Amino acid sequence: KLLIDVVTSTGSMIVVSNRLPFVLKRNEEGKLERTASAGGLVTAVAPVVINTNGLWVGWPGIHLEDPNEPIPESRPDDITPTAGLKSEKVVTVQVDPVKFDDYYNGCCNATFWPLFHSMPDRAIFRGDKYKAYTEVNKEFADRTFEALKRLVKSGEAENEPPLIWIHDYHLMLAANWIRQTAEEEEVPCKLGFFLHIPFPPWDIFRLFPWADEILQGMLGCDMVGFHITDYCLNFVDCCQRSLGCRVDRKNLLVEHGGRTVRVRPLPIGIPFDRFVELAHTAPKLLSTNQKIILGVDRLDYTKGLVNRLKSFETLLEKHPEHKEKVSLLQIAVPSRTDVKEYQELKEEIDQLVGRINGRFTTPNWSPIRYIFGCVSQDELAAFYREAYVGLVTPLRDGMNLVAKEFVACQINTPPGVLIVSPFAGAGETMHEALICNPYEIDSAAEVIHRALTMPEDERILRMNYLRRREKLNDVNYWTKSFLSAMGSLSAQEDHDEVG
Ligand code: GDG
Repeated sequence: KLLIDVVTSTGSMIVVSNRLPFVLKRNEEGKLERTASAGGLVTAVAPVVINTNGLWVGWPGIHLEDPNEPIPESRPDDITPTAGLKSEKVVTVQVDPVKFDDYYNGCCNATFWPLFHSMPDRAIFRGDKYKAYTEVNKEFADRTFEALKRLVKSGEAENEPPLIWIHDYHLMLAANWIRQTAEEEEVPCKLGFFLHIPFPPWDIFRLFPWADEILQGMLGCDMVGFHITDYCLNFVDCCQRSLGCRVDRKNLLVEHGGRTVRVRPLPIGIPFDRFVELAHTAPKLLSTNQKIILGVDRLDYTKGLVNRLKSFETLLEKHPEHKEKVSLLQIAVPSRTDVKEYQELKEEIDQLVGRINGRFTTPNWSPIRYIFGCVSQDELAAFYREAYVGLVTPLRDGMNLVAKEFVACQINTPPGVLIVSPFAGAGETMHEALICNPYEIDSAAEVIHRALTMPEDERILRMNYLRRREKLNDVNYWTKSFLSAMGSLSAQEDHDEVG
């Protein structure tokens, strides 16, 4: 059933995210062109925005000298779900480039990213960067409120109050400002927030000097969603200990400003059927008799690449029977390449790959194949399908979609084996995966050995359960769960998640 068929009582949806679901670029003639983003989130959320006559508020990926320059419509050959998002339904947020850099690189990526991944030593705490963060959040809030008012006044909104869905750590302050202005001007709306990264324990969170403001910002919502219950409990705990709120841990409720805010675990899913289809149609890519262990990650210190490479080295040392029979294929997608810390990490990985390959390579075999770059969706699906082991071992990760995409693409019998870190949201929910602590190099090597030698019937059993859960709890189900948590879904369409 299409998602939109079951959304019977949703008002118009206004999505607010740092980036719009497409990027604007100038072509050679200086004209703006739009290139759609193809992620699962955009695919699931865009149809709801379009079908509820809603709006999308975000940064278009380019600084426009003239903020009123018209946004182009999608190209005629664009078949992505955002193609139906007309330019009049898009609200671009424009900020001075220096301020935007302070907000995005200086605060979001240099402070919240490491802190929320429980790596406080990597986080910087600077008042000037946080000031930019607050100003940009205010700009997003103002633009969203204007859009809300326009929608309600024009009569274009559906009958219910519009539903504003704010995404991620870039915009944790916006909700409260939107709520205050909406209450003052008596414009009805519902507000929901979803955090895509972990929410840390209080002892980590309180290191942030302006921690209370962040909580107050998020508590401007009617409902705050996280991937898993642990992050919900961390948030509830922080509200109680930092702000002194009355909380209900069992029912995940926080009292604040005379309102009760719901906190909900909403584990994100993937477009499962699309990945299955890709796995069926993608041409064969790996011409090898070796068993492939596959890693796919943005090149980020949270993803545990150094530990992973060391575990693989230990595997070859301790279990030499795998030499010439097993290869690690690691795809590392360039990310934040202008940041020194990321450049240093790349250096470290380059050297480690060189050292391990230098140590073990034979005339007929290299243990590690390392791709520093992006591969197409087709290639990715082929790698997922042909891999014997999916190795997903972040040091910390909100959810991790790669683990889910890997199982979706495991269409061959007998299937391969998924290894997941317990420090990823996916490790909490994908119960039949092998669990591997990336910090324990020796035992991680043993888990890889176990995966490589697992009997066929056990592989089949584990993979069947993993695939069944991800198929049922796909990204459409996630969007539906969000609507349900907001009270925007008809009761008969609510159903329980498959555990
Ligand atoms: C954040 C949270 C949470 C990767 N390489 C290629 C490629 N990819 C795609 C994968 C996957 C996505 O990138 C990565 O998603 P992750 O979930 O692993 O990680 P983050 O980017 O850190 O995302 C995370 C997520 O938000 C959603 O809430 O799960 O915890 O950190 O979809 O397929 N795609 C292509 N070529 C590549 O080389 N085409």
